[in-house]
Amino acid sequence: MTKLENFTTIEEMEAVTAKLREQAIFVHAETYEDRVKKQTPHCKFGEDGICCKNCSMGPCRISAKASKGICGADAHAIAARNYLRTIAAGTASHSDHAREILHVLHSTSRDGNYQVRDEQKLLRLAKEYGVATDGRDIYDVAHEVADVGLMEFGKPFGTQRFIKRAPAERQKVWKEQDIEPRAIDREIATAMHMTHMGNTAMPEALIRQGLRAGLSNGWGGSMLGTEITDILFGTPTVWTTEGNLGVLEKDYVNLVVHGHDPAFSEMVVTAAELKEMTDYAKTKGAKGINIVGLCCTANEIAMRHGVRMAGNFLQQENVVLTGVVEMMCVDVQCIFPALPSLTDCFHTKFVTSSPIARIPGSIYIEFKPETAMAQAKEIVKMAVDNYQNRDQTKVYIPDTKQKATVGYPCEQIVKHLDTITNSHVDELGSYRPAVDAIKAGVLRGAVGIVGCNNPRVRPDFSHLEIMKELLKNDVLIVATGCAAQLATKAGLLQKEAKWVCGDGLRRVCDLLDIPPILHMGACVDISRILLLVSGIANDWGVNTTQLPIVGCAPEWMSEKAVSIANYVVASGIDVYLGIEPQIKGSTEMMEWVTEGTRKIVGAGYIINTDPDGLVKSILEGIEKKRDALGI
Ligand code: SF4
Ligand code: MSK
Repeated sequence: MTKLENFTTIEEMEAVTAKLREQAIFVHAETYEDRVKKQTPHCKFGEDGICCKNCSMGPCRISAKASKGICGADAHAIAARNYLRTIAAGTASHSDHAREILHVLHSTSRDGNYQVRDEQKLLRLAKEYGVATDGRDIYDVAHEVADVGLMEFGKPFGTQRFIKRAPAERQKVWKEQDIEPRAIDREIATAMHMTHMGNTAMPEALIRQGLRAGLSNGWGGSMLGTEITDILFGTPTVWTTEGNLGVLEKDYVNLVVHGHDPAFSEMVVTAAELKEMTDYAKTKGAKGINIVGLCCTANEIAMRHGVRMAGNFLQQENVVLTGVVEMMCVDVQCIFPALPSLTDCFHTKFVTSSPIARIPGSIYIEFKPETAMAQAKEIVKMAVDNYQNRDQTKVYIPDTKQKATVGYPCEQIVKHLDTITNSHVDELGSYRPAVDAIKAGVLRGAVGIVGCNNPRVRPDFSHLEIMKELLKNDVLIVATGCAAQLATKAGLLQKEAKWVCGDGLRRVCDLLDIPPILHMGACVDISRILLLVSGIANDWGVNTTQLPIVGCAPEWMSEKAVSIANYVVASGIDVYLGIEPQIKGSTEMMEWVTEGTRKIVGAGYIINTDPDGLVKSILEGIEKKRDALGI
């Protein structure tokens, strides 16, 4: 009955990568593995966070011979300032993505390039914002909601509107601790100001601003990004799709969309699916157009269109190395600047589309809401025209792919829970059946596994080991970002993955007809997890800090991940990290992130670079919370 042979192991994934490395050697291309070798060992000062270049008296670095920088900043001040700058950059990235999406909402019209697809969600948000809706055209409402949302970035007074969605206890903690997030841009600017030469040197103050800036992302920028994307392109629903390199097709025009901003990828997908484009591809000798996603863009379009997913972050070069990609087009974030020199070794066209991510060697088509559809068609046509240039001597498509069931935003989870009891107590439903399952011990708890993959460790290995162990121990997983992509590649997003679960979790999967890992979206959608955990805490009548629910980023790499970790911790949820944050050179900072934040917000980091050790500590942490609740 256990069909483990139907899942893809890390060794099988690595064998494919090794084969593609041969392809790289054949075409004289460099890949990230080559660059990792040249960068190893990494700079110890950078790794420990004790190098400062915040003014031109430096750079200064802390060593046995120099315990202070020229201005007198010590290791703790330097590490803390670097850490806060990382959070500011991560907050800026997610939030600026949200700002772009709000501008798209502002540009919507009935006959324009972008329309409102989820009117109910728009009306709910309008109500929350106090925007009048009675008798108004839906597009007038959309534009006013966009105006109000955009004010969240720069309003001179007040705090983020969405913090009212958090449990009352959390709101109280944030108020008492004076870390309620104000305007998003203000939190980013304050972080940069505090870390300018000659300002804050006290780790505690920098840690507190890190939590606040993180909160402005989680309960501000990211939540806006998710909410407005749903309004524009539809709240995700359940789709069955496929993932891994085997989704590339020999006889089709392969077009890869990569990045994060659905305003771009949605249009390219829509254009690629037009009959006129398919017909055009046929005139060029292809059977059609095969559009696939990469990284978080893959998550966005898989859960709204069922578009297949080529892979996660470290797969971006592998995709090109197959030799069958006519075009890779990108928007923002997590895009290797190495891609143009790699695509140059093939016929692949590499198209950038955003002024935020300009990359030398790319074809730049600046994407604008007013011309979006025409530009998307131009991009698709360019990919089709390139089909005839494919060099058959450089083609290798691995046959690995897995089925995946994706698309579980909170609304879908509640809908599934409603199928077992009539828990639908209000408009948005209830998590009570999930609470009951956790109380009864059928489920021991839940873990949000999120984040990137990272060559600092064996890529994808920690993700997979941790996921399998948690499932075996009846811990439900929700996943986003590249972690969700790994689960896809392994086959753990299919309902059959219940066969790797313990009896309790398997029963839940059968009852609800769900896979044991629920795909909740892109990295910006970790805001959905905040709402999920808040909903569970409210329905249970306990605080988020008491729940046997934690977050885990086994292989995180980006600045966004550090911002996320801060808003998750500030929301009362412990975060288990498999990669050390770059603050090791300061004992005070290590103490602050693991223990100090517990005194402020009741949660903190647990860091362990050994996957076995990390999953063991997650399970222990869950059981400790259960004991404290008396369940
Ligand atoms: Fe050196 Fe201080 Fe300038 Fe940093 S701010 S570079 S520690 S002098
Ligand atoms: S894409 S931030 S590598 S999850 Fe969101 Fe993946 Fe991490 Fe980028």
